[in-house]
Amino acid sequence: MTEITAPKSAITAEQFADEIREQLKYTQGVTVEQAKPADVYVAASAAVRRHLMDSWFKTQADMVNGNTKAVGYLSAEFLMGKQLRNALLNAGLTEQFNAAVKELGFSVQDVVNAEHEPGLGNGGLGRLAACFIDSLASLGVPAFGYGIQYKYGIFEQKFDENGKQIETPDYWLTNEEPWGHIDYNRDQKVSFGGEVVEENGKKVWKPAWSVRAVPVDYMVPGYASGRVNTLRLWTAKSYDEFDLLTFNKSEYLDAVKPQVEAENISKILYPEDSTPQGKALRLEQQYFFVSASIHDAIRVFYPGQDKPDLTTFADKITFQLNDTHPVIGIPELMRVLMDEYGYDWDTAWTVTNKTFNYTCHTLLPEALEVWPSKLIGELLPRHLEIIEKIQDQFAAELKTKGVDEATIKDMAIYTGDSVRMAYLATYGGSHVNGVAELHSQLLKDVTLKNFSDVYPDKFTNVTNGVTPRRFVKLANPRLSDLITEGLGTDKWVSDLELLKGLEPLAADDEFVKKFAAVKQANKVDFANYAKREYGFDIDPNTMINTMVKRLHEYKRQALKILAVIARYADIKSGKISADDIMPRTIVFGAKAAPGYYLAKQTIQLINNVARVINNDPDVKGKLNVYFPWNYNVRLAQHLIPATDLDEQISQAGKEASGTGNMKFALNGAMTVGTLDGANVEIRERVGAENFFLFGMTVDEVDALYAEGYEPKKYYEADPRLKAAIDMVADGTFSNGDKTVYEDLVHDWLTKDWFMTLADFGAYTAIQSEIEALYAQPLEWNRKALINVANSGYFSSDRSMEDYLERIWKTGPLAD
Ligand code: GPW
Repeated sequence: MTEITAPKSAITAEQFADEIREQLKYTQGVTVEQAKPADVYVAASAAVRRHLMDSWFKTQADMVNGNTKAVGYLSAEFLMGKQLRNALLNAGLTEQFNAAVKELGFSVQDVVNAEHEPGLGNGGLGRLAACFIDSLASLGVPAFGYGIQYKYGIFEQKFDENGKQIETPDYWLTNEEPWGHIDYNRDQKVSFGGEVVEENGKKVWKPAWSVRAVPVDYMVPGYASGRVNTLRLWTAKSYDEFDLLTFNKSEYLDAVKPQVEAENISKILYPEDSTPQGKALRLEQQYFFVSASIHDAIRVFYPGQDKPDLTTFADKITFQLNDTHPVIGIPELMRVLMDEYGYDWDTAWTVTNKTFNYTCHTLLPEALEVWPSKLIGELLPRHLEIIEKIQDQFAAELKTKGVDEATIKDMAIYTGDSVRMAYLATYGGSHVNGVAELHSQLLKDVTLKNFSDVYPDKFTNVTNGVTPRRFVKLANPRLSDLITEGLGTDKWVSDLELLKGLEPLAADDEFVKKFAAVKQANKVDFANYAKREYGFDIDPNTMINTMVKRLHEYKRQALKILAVIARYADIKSGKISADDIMPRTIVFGAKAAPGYYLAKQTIQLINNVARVINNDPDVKGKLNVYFPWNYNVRLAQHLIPATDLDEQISQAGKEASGTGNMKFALNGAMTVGTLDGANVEIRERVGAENFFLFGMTVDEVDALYAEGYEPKKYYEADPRLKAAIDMVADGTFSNGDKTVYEDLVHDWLTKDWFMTLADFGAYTAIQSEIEALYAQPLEWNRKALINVANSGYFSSDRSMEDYLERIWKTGPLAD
């Protein structure tokens, strides 16, 4: 007997169809006959939302009236992915929806396809935030996600006829968006600029301009918890809609200028991943959402109180700083407590310090935000004063702890010229965590070493995780059914460690064959999807070998493409016969920051390698490269379940964690990877014999830097590497034009900061191991199944439990 615990609403498909009809008629004003799939999508979404409403109200009431501390997850990015299917799953309405849509005469696929995914994030950091709020709701923990409702999310990526990346704006709000509810009556005023004056011995900030922060609320339904939390994304509006005086002078454009300027704040998501730009507008965005969120939390938790006792604030809510982007919240809460509510410095500091915690997501020094003091002073003069005072207090504290002058200087939050946000966050909050064991260790040993020496107790680790609802249950229904069959229960969806129960089945050939059949069917599905969406002809009988993530030098897409080229060169030169190779389809997905030159060159190269190889009859059916443009959550949900081999090949010590690696392992892909980020823990859990490890370790990387790395030596020493690079240089992939990849090749041979060339030998060597195993499908699938069975740890539910226990010290609401 299989135990089914998935939520199921009591309403029937007929009733749900009626609700859709009603919604179409009375709210949208279209008849069923007139309706397009997009109308049905909006109507069905509104209907699901209505079903969640009572749980939403109850969760909010219990949160405010109860005594469970809430979590405020402050994040500049929430990469949510499509909402409808997820909401249906959690509301227990999936079957009713499928039947109702058919009854109304529509295709389920068409209706679901009408949703445009909100791309309000760049990559891993934003998607992690989305997984975390899903898990908090599923655990029944009261929580707010606080962020920005960007009008334009991450750009839409296209490729031009030369294979270059083109960025076009993501018009995600041009059609009706049924999930976000704009709440004009719970707005907040956010001010900027001006000066600080003294009045009666008190500092008073006289800002120069203000914008209206209006919340747009998204429901975050938990899976089988009966709880619905809130994602509150702020949108910027102007207070002066337009200036009538100017308008009457017929200077129309000038008349709307203040409005345009105010609304600019939430207009666009900065598309840089891990490399902040330091633009004034970006700081405005950060302050905008953080200030609005802090005031919102006071409004929510002290309803109707003019003189709330904010010494209890940290008992009501704990704010998690998702990287440094919201760190201006620390001086902001200080300012609010002192200037708006009259608390003294020490009281304000105690509350602020208890309220905030900081998650660091990087090891790249250039990713740590540093703001010029001048900019902060111009935009937020009072905050700069507070930061200076924090610095004074900090330096004095360090001195009493016996820290020497030079180290105190090294640790400065405020250097005079600039403000180091990671240091402010570390000192200003209670805890600092990294996002994988190795990363947290390196934070303590390297990036934040001085801080860890002085404040060892602040530092902890919480390894990232991913939500099994979206990335297994929704993305991979076939595997989900097989898991449920194997375990005899579907409880794993909310208790992913139960996957461990699949391990004995890896010895059962019949079960392994079923598992292999699931993968094969997913590959066929993906091939069809790729044909429909991209026009690709993918052969589902080849190994699907995937590398999807942002394009960044440290992630080393270059290593992968060079290995592909080397293989191609081997075949072309007759060194190996095409008949002897394991047929592979290599799939890349990656966006590059628009200003990141080498990343964009790499994209162009991959596209042109694909063009040349896919059109070469000598390798036809043996080696194919595809680069579906605009990698996003939707594409991830199709591609991950169809992948045989996943690439996690960053230089050791550079990827903080990775979360794609977890999604692939959970969906039964094997991983080829370095000892970096969460790869280390994945390998530990699934077993070294079930993971393709290669490449230098952190210590070896450091030693090579110390010794003086010369990439040219590796080029000279390895004829296959040399052949591959020479092919790029000689115009094989640029119609004979040697200038196209000149800069890329020059960088590889003279700098190669992330040691792609040094790891090339190890990377290509492991390929024969990979292919030998793939030639034995039963053994490959056995290992892939063992990966699934041992990846339950990488649920974001577990990450949330760790945060609750180690950092937030709170838990679920009582029923
Ligand atoms: F640089 N990450 C990201 F740390 O996606 F801020 N964007 C970013 O701007 C940063 C980190 C930042 C990623 C990490 O690169 C990845 O290793 C990690 O898995 C992910 O954040 C979630 O923690």
